[in-house]
Amino acid sequence: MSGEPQADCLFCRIVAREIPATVVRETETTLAFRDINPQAPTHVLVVPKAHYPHAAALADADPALAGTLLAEAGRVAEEEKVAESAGGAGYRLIFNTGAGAGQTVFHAHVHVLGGGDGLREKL
Ligand code: DGP
Repeated sequence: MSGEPQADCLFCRIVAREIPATVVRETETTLAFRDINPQAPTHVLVVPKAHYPHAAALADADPALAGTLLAEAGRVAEEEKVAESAGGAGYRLIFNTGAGAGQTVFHAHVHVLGGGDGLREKL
């Protein structure tokens, strides 16, 4: 069923605390944790606790939760001090959608990237 945990999903297992992660924020419906292979000084992933294969499917099934995910990404950026309003230089939010675009974990997530030079090398 839509949103149900998947036994073979890495991020469902992180949400269930079956696999350890460095959690930086948590709400009833979302979890934010540090990327295991950071591409910038701040690289945090924000995921819905419910399982959707990518962000577009999440937004289609539960627009309110998609909005919460974005708001949480902003709060992470504030807390990590990469947001301009927190004294940082700004940050990027990235949703890789589909294997051909670089998605490797098929549980919706947004990358929060900030704190480094060269974050605008592409796009
Ligand atoms: P994507 O390529 O957009 O599907 O991003 C998946 C990200 O997940 C990638 O940047 C690396 C990260 N990742 C993969 N395995 C783990 C893990 O076990 N723990 C954590 N914290 N991050 C992981």
